[in-house]
Amino acid sequence: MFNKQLLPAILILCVTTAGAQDILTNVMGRKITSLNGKWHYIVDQYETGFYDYRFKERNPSDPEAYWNNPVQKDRSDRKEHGYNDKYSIKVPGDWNSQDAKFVYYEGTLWYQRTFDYQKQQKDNHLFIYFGAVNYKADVYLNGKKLGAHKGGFTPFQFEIPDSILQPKANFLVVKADNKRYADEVPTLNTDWWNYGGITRDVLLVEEPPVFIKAYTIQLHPPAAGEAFDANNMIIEGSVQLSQSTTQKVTVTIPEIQWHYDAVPDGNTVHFSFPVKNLQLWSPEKPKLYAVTVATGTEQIKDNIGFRTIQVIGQKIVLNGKPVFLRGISIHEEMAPEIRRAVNSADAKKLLGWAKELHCNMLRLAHYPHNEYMTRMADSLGLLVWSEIPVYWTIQFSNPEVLVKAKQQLADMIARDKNRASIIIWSVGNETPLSEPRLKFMSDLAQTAKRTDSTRLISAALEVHYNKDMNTIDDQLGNYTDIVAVNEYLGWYGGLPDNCRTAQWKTVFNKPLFFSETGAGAKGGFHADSLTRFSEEYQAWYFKETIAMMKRMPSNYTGLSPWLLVDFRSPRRNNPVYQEGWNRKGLIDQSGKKKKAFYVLRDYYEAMEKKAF
Ligand code: GCB
Repeated sequence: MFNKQLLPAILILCVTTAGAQDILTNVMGRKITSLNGKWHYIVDQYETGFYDYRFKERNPSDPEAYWNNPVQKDRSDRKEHGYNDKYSIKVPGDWNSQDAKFVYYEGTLWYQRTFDYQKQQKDNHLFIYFGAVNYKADVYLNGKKLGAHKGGFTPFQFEIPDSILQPKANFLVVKADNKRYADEVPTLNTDWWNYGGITRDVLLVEEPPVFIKAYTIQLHPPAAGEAFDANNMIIEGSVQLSQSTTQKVTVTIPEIQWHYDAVPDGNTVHFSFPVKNLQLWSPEKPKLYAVTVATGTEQIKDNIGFRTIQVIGQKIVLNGKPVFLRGISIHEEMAPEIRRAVNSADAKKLLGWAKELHCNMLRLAHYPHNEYMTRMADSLGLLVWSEIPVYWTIQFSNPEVLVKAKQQLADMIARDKNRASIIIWSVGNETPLSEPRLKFMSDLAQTAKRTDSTRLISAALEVHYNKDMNTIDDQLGNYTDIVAVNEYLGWYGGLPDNCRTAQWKTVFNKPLFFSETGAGAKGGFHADSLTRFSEEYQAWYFKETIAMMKRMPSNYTGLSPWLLVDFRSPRRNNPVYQEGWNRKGLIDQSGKKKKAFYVLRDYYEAMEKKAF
């Protein structure tokens, strides 16, 4: 029988990802053609290119729709839009950083470029892939709509049908709209700047008639509570094809002579095979193996690390050994350029700073970062907490919002499930206590666990502050593997010496992690340590916080202070010290390290030497 209750959820799923298909695993390892570079743009605050003067969506063939190529037939022909080199913008990249007139812009920008493309084989599939567009993207090719997608930090792709593709001068248009809405994820209110545009790579991906859609390759995780056994390691996973076939699927790891092949039963193969002499991935030795996944007509190369992660009692256990997380939180923003991070060089710079701090862990806040970041974390040996932007006051009672959050969760996991560095999926940050919120958040936590049982699930929980005892009893902690909280004693509550008397307790027998702690300082502003926004105040804050951390209960397993680099935030309007910046970075917006950087570095260096 048709279930009417399901209807809103189904409809919303269609709007959120209309035309989009399951994400292709490891897009960079495929046959790709970059569409990055200079594109044309039109700023369209009133969405004139989308709606007519009665505010109705324009007909597909309307010559005034901005997805259509405005060719002036003769000199008397009226054309009120057009694309021109004078209005060019870099892709990938947020628009806000590319021209002073965009610094505060939120709304619609139309992007346009042309490309030539001839498929190598007639019956191959061709996809257009976007690393991310913030927030809503409507994509058109040669006047035809390929699809729409919502969600500013996850990839999506559309297939380009033969009926639309031309060998020359394909007219590609993307409407990118980053307006904020109460019922989106994130919602209206965040403590970061809402950078708009095509912020990540755009690629054409050509695939054979039967192609590899997705694959998972990992070390078989120990059963709950069971110790990891290095003498009994199994590599397992699956390869999912676009359709059933008689072609053989092979997975090989030449360095250890590991080879698997099988003809799929249906469109998926599952494998599980013992392995010997495997060097495990760890922060100390981030060993990655060259892995090839192939069919008779396709070969995809990847670099994959193998490790296990578990919670045993109160400890986080990596490859059978307890690990203390020396973390740092990071926004996907670059200093000194003040823009979204977009490539491998950006990732190297940000993660290089984390290495200088002696970190072994990153909290990639508060949304999934680009794939260069997680791949760089794999190569540099940094454990990762990756998160969806379920932040603060999401509409917890709205089932459509839950569908959107779940979509982003699924996409985050689908893109990065083969990254050894990622040990934690976080389902949200500082969400205010209520019944609907607990229902919403526990559903997300359970969904994350069901989707990927090999990693730990977390969220930044709420704390009950009290001068005698700060208690972590947020019931969401029943659903997470780690009890994580953000704490700001000495910044939002009194002065840093408040830390001296603070006591902490959790009602959960689980690892306790401080997913944030921090204080604001304007780089280069020096005063005594009681002066707010001075580097000295921030350094004092970190000294007191670290002393407090050393007195934590035995389930204390690490921290990821807030944060590596200052970032733009419209909520931070002290006209002398902030000017639109959240100043809690250990590095300022010009890339200069503040005093507190060295305080944290010394703590981490000492913890690194100490056996945990
Ligand atoms: C928090 C939030 C983070 C903010 C930070 C702050 O607890 O999770 O997004 O930026 O505090 O600076 O207040």
